[in-house]
Amino acid sequence: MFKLIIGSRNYSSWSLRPWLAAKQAGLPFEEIAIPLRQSTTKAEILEYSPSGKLPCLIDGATIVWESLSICEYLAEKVCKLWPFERKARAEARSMAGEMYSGFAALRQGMPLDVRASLPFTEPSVEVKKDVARIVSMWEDCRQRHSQEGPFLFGHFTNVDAMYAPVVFRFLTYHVELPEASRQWVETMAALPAMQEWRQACVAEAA
Ligand SMILES: N[C@@H](CCC(=O)N[C@@H](CS)C(=O)NCC(=O)O)C(=O)O
Repeated sequence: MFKLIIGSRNYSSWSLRPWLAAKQAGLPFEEIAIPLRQSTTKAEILEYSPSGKLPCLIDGATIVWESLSICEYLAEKVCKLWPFERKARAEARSMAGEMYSGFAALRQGMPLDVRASLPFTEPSVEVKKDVARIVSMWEDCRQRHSQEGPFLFGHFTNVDAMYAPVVFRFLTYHVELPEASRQWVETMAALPAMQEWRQACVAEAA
């Protein structure tokens, strides 16, 4: 069984992604949570993760850091974590990469705070642009893959995992969405694993 080391659930969007992918793939793992923003945080993380950042996966002698690399590693164990068809898989990887490397305004303007409810009255132009781009991709996915299942590419894949923190962000900041995106957000929020994560956020001290 591998170990997944994660940060405080309420704030660690990067941790949620591979954690959710592993849960949805049905892969058993041992979870170690390190509270962020403490004087001991960095030293504790460095006991596991060579980059000094979380998440980090340890599978015997194999150490994998960086959330997207961990999602890729999980997909090597369970191939259903990417779409089966090559074109869809390429698009899914592009969307995952865009989330991984982009949307800085959204990350800064709408920081993850799962247990909070903070209706957003005046998003900046940059945040609005990020929201619009994300929603346009979700709408396109749902339009093309709704016959195959309720997730972005039909069945649950790493793309759903990569955008899972955006689900929590949109709920925290009460972002209004078009119908297909709203349905996908509802599907994601209703997943037992997402509910487990949310409940753990509420129970978390910091
Ligand atoms: N690009 C990294 C980002 C990881 C990251 O920034 N993790 C934060 C928690 S969400 C962290 O470890 N912060 C602790 C620190 O910087 O001391 C990934 O995708 O895994």
